[in-house]
Amino acid sequence: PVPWFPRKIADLDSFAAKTLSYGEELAADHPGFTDPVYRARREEITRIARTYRHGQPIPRIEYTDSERATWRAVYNNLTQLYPTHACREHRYIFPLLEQNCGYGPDNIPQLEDISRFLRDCTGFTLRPVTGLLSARDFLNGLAFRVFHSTQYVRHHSVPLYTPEPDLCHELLGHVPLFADPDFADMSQEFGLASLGASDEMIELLATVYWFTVEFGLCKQNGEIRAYGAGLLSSFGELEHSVKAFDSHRPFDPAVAARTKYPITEYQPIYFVTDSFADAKERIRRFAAESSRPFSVRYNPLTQSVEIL
Ligand code: H2B
Ligand code: FE
Repeated sequence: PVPWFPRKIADLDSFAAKTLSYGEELAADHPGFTDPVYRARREEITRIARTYRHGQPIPRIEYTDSERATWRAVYNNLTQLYPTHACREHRYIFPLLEQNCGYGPDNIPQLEDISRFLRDCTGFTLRPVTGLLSARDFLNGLAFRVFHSTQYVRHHSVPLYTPEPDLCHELLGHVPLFADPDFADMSQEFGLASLGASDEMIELLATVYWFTVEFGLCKQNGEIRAYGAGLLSSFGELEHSVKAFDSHRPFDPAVAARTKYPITEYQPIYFVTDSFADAKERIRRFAAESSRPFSVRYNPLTQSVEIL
């Protein structure tokens, strides 16, 4: 039997009820776990995501001084490294986010402004989410060019570390690349391949996603640069990854899909791609070998999926 999957963009509304709340997997080492003020604030912010419905503007959040200080620390650290470590697409788009979406050390940008900007660039939009989604739900969203984004800020005690996605990771790591057409297409390819896929296939796709969208490197003008959001939002690993030559492998989805990876340490292996257009083709061919008994096509006019 084919697992249920969303057919139209509004079907993504059903994911909110299935989100894992924070701490469930990471409770023990979560820096904010024993801080009641932080937990209450998380509750306040995640209420927005729980009640959000497709088509609504994403509610704005007035961030606190503490949250803004954390953002500033992360922002100032990472932006120093981008000129020498980030891929061309990230470097091209970042100033546009400063001009159009309020990116800057002293302001935490709002998801609604970013979502509108991305829609104009590539048709991608953001949806607020309370915390981790299952790999299946998260990937399914990408089929509709929807990226689920958290809206809370990591705990202030360790500004350069977070065990889970937070706003700094989403906005500095993920968002810039979704404004690039080839990267947007590559991301949607994961999504389309995940619709109604077997659990085994979801596992393989999630692993390839990890080695590309989260920890991918690329070769540009003879230099290794980062495009993975996990790298672009981590001061330490961003520097480490591009010069860890012994850990670099040419990107091949079939190899990446079967490579084990740690979650809270630096990656022992990084896959290097030539271009997003090439990576997209490879992912498409990899996905086509799966045994799904149907194929799908996205209709951007109706924002729905057609079954072929
Ligand atoms: N959920 C959320 N909220 N953000 C993510 O970045 C995310 C997720 N990543 N669920 C997914 C899982 C990813 O690790 C893969 C597809 O499993
Ligand atoms: Fe991420």
